[in-house]
Amino acid sequence: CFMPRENISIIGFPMDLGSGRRGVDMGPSALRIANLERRLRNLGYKVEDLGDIKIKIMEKQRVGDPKLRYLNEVLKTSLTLARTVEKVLDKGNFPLCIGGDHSMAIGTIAGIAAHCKKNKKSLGVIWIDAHADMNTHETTPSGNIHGMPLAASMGLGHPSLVNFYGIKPKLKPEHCALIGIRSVDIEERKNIRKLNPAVYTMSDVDKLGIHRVISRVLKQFRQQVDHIHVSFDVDSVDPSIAPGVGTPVKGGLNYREAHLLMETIAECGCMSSLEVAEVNPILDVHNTSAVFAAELIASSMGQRIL
Ligand code: HAR
Ligand code: MN
Ligand code: MN
Ligand code: MN
Repeated sequence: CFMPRENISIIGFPMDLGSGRRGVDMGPSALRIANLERRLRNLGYKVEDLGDIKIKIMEKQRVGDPKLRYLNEVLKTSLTLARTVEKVLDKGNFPLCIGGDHSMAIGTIAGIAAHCKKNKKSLGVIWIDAHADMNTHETTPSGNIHGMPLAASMGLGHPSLVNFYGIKPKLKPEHCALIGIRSVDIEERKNIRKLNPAVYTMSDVDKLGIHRVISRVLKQFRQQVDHIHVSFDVDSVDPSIAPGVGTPVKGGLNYREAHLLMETIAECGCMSSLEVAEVNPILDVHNTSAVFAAELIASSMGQRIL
């Protein structure tokens, strides 16, 4: 049974420089308006909101290298995020990072990896996403950095991303599982084959069922790692129920699959950090996607039906 043990520290990362479409920088705001903090307090947690990390607006930035758009500002702000996450973990709190586009994971995973290294813990990451986010500057079709964080964390990509925060690699492929995948670029597939993390596509979810998929991953990680990080891209959910995301892709998790996935993570009681990315209020309908994302966060933290 899942019992709230930790205090939660919310960290906002209002980033849209890693994305091709504007609007995900408003994600943290939309999640707060969806009463994220109150939902967590109702579950018995103590919650502190550390506010948003300062990110310069796109209008004040230079694109730079077209294969690594806005790299400098992404690196600069990811450094602040990594330091904040590391500090939160070091004081024994549970970091909940809210984005912002998924380039956020560069900083989040760096901070977690630093904490794990100091404390001789091994790290596992459950990456829930329509996309694999395993491009590099060499394979990217868009130049958008939010398509690169997972490859970079496992040591593949531009040196400034791979060596970021002085830990390389931050994550071993055998301690990484992707769930919900249904949009992968041709060149990106080669990166996936090279690194070879566990990938559960939507077809796998269709065939096996989401409960079997997540149970399998949790069982394995429980035995093999000391810190489980969940990186949740809201575009993993089907756009019919979560239209307000940066890059909608048909054929995603349905309402109950998404909740069951998060409820099963809560039942395991072994998640040590969480990030939620890609909520885009510009494309949303009356904040429903942000409300849904806030419900899913609550489910992953122990909200249950009975
Ligand atoms: N694979 C595409 C690219 O690299 C789109 C990937 C990113 N989209 C996201 N992240 N929302 O999951 O440009
Ligand atoms: Mn993503
Ligand atoms: Mn995605
Ligand atoms: Mn191991």
